[in-house]
Amino acid sequence: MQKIVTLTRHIIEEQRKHPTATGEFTNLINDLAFAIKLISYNTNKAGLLDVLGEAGTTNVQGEKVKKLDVFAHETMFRALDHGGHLCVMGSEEEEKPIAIPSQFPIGKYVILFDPLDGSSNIEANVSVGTIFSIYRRVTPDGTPGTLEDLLQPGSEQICAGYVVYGSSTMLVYTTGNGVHGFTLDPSYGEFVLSHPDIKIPKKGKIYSVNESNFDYWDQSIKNYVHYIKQIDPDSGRPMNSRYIGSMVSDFHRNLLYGGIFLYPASKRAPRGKLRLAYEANPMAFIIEQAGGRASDGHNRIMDIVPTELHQRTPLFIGSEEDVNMVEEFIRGERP
Ligand code: AHM
Ligand code: MG
Repeated sequence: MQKIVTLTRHIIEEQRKHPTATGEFTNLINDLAFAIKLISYNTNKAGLLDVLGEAGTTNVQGEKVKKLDVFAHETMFRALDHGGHLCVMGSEEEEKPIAIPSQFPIGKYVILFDPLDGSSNIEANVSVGTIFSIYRRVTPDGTPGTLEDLLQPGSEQICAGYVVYGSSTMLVYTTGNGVHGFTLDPSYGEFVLSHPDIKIPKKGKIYSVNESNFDYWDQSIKNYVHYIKQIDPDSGRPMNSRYIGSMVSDFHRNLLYGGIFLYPASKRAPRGKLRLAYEANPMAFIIEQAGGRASDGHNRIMDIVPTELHQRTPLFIGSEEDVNMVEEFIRGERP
């Protein structure tokens, strides 16, 4: 019989390499996987369940919230609040740190998540995703976690991952030992290892950017995007444009095929659009583990020390040589 590696087995085998592991982390991931299966199930039959449409509220970023965002947020919270593994949570859908309810034990880990990224696409049946990021707490054990636990630089992450709710549901994660992808087998409800040790090509063919922002960009970004569209077969140009508008899906495709995803700062969004803690850091951990790079144009994303929970950042992420090149444009080393 062929060996089937489930997510649980993979995590257990990874944890065995750490002599001090207690199994607590494995249990945390199992709780998370349960939440993800529920979100996947409901995303797949969203239209049938009549959960589509505006929930009638706006999130902390001032954007309209779809009902499925609320469902995904609550599902994550409810699956993770009682296990005793976490001391605090942060969600893109919640302005403040989320405390562990007082009736439950307090643990040593911290989680941040974007429960349903790209949800403006959901009514058109376009893939959306969930992104998560796990840290060890920095405040004393046994006490409720605080904002300090949530404001750690990405380099302190011990686990990061995302889920794409696409033609199949895939979970991709890293604990700092490579990047591994699992596909949800809907017949028996298990995540099965389908993409072990994913590596991104050093140089890609694809660029992903919302080009409608062109006139709002700095000249250096305009120059870069103009350059990669010029015809020069020797240097692999023009690059090929692919933009879904769901970061998880754009990122996932580029991770497998090679390329760059960029969301620069602009006159419209002076600090960029994407959030450091919920989107940039987890994807940065994954891309570095896959051999790529993530930058804000000047600095490594994971070196940024956050000062606000919902802080935004410009983001350039993908194949190493492609990220290097856009940085050269930004530094003015290329005309
Ligand atoms: P969201 O978290 O509110 O869904 O917003 C993030 C999404 C990303 O998935 C995507 O990359 C980006 O917003 C698209 O933005 P734009 O519509 O400006 O191109
Ligand atoms: Mg998002």
